[in-house]
Amino acid sequence: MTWDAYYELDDIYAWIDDLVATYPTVASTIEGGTSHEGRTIKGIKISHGSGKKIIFIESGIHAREWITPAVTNYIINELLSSTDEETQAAARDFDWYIFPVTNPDGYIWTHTEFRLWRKNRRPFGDEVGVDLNRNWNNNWLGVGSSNVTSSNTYAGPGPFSEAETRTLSEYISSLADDIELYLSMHSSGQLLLLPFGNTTEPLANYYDAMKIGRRAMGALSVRYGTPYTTGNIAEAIYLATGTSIDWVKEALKIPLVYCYELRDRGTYGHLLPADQILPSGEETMDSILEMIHQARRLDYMNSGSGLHASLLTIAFVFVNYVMF
Ligand code: 0X9
Ligand code: ZN
Repeated sequence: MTWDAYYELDDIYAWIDDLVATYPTVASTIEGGTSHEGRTIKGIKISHGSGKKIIFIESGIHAREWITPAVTNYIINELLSSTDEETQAAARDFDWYIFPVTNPDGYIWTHTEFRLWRKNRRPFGDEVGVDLNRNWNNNWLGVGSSNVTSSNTYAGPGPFSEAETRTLSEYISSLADDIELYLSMHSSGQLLLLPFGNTTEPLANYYDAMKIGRRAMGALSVRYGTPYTTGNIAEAIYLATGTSIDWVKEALKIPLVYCYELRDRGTYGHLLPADQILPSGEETMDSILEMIHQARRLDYMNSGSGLHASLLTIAFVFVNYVMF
């Protein structure tokens, strides 16, 4: 793996296997589900010991957004091999579940047949493909999604009708109790989006999520000056329903849930030159570290070490008992 080229699915999957062979005590392969054409949604788990809270990264659900698997691979690499202390601490303090390509059939299609393919590859008559980011069971087929099979935002015949979203959502559900932070990687636009996509109302922990998100985007901009805008999906981009982050937030009640829209802001769009992989990876990693830092300040993700938390509780109860 290098950071100056975009890689095909087989290369990414083989690289994951290599990493697991190189770091057998911390890395393992995970299967998030299966695609329509029967491919495994392969990912990597990075864990320095059991009982940690989970950071989950879902990437490449839109086939043509090539920068997202590339940046996600960079994050994996940093977590395993960085010499930076803060990065090492982040790797140690959480269990990371990371899937660089959650739409493997579509990703292959963009490499072999049509570079700008977005959906999965399930046929419907003469048309092909469901927008996997409109197929999740939250406000399914609401605003910003289509019931027309030829549309690029076709929501599918029903919620979770697609193998990819059905299997992946089951996998995510099985971990839900421990997931503290869920990141969905898209491009482009340089945005950090938070739920929900059907309304601009500040629902759930909107204000906390905005504070944490804005500061993380401040950190992102330090290295190369790349500006990001933070907001809920509806206010920052457009109305969209049936997206993964809305379902993860609403159905699983995950505390912090964000969607990145990575570089750029329209110059190249999905055809972002490969020389922007490394800077995109670096600045995104910067922002994730700051996100963790800011989340902890607002009392999220502090149960990173279960033992640490319970010792603190015991100490607190004891002091209370003695003093009062
Ligand atoms: O339309 C989308 O699915 C996303 N934009 S994109 O240009 N990458 O297609 C925005 C939706 C944001 N919501 C989630 N990612 N959950
Ligand atoms: Zn996308």
